[in-house]
Amino acid sequence: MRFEILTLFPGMFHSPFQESILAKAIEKGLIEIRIINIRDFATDKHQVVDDAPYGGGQGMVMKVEPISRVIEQIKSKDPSAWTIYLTPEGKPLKQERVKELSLRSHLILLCGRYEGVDERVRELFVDEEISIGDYVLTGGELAAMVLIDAVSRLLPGVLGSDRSAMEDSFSDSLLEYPQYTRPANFRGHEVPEVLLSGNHQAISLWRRREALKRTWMRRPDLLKKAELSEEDKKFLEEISKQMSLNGDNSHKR
Ligand code: 6GU
Repeated sequence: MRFEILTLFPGMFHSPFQESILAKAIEKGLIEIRIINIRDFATDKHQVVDDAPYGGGQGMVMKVEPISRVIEQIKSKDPSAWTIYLTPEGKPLKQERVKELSLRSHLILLCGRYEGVDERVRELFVDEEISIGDYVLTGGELAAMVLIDAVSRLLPGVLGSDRSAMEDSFSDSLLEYPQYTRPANFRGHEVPEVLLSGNHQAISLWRRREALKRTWMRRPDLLKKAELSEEDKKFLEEISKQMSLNGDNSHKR
């Protein structure tokens, strides 16, 4: 998978891809990341990349010409490259879309800054607009990193072979069960006994139920999409009854 990042702040990308899993993925040639400074594609003497908005108003708008040059250059070599504009106005990113994007071979990630890009960039050069959530960042750079991270970990060979991405939260629409490691007792807080029992069937059942409970309490919206067995549904009904008996409506734990 090839990622090309179009940004006015290339320095922001210097370290995130030099650590841990993504660094190894680059080393193995599983992903390739090119950081492109849009300013390098401004042809005027002062390399201007932004300008005041027509009609007046606050802030600056990213100019169409430099961006058009970069994208056209990339696309002339690979017409299959898919261009994503990172903006809070985009469609909120979900794991489902991450999976679909991981099937592509070449993504162009355009990072918005200031008041965004000239509308003609969106009309002519952008295939898709993505947001990473309902809050506002100073620019699309961090969102591009999030997208690259989420997509990369789904590519074959990026996570260790013992570690399937398919087992994670959201791939089956449930949150993860609690994890523990040594010591068995920390300041009187003990690891659940079942995990020390060696009874794998009992451990699996406990984990499934903890995942269901946690999802029910924190993200009940996810349960609508989850694949639930009859046993799962019965267990959730039990929790729901218990909680209403206790008058417990805390969705914190
Ligand atoms: Cl993609 N960009 C900015 N500036 N803010 C965001 C975002 C993107 N996604 C959520 N907030």
